[in-house]
Amino acid sequence: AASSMSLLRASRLPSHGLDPEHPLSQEIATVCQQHWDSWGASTEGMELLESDGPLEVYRSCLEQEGAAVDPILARHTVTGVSAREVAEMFWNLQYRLDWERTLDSAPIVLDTLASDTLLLHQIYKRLWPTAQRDSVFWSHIRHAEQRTMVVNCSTEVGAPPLASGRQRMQLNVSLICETELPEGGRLPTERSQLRCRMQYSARVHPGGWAPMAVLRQVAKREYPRFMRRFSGYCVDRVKHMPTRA
Ligand code: 18C
Repeated sequence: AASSMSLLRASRLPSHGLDPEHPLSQEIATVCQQHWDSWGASTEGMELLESDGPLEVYRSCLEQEGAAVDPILARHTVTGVSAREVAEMFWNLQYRLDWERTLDSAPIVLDTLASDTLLLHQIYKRLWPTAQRDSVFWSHIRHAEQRTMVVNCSTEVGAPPLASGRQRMQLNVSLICETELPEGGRLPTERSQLRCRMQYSARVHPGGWAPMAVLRQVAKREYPRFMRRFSGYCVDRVKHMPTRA
């Protein structure tokens, strides 16, 4: 298993559907490759925020110009869903408001860059006593073998001006999912036999003043909550559907 893992880790991502001439093309390729290679990354030295059976949420404290940008790394394993299903429910906007609690309104699609890549504008709930935040990011989904990945990463390309009173967060997030295949390597037809390993990573720069202690407290509460809520949602959403690779 270890050798097949390193093989996968070393593999190049297949090329994606975006026009190579597009101004975001190179950036998307580079950022996605970095996330893809982070599968199985070590959590050594990170603070364990939460551990609950297969769910583990880690954080490292990192400050940039006085702002907390604490990288988060979370792992979870859930039964009853495939990697592809979980990633699809993270990426496809049709599901977003069902599981995402931080938004103030539905995401706005600024542009469809390719069938697997959107440019999005999201406006978040205001966290007292700080200014309301928004973010502009490309969102890309990629599938290779039994692994599927979604990357959400902030960009200035195509971004609308900031509304007054708001501040723009910078985010770099990925969710990588892998379907655990039983002996023989066949996708099980019974959902009870299907397991999905998830690795979520997030780096969010608040983009303006926010008290560090408040951010850290909210992050500590909200990331584990997101992992539970989102994975529970996925399992529930597909439980009566036939399995899909
Ligand atoms: O990855 C997730 N969602 C994706 C799709 O929406 C996408 C978005 C990532 C944004 C994550 C940061 C959201 C912060 C919102 C701030 C205020 C809302 C608080 C409301 C609480 C109910 O990739 C899942 C994201 C899960 C996020 C958990 C919340 C973490 C809070 C972290 C605080 C640090 C952010 C700094 C922002 C400054 C705000 C004052």
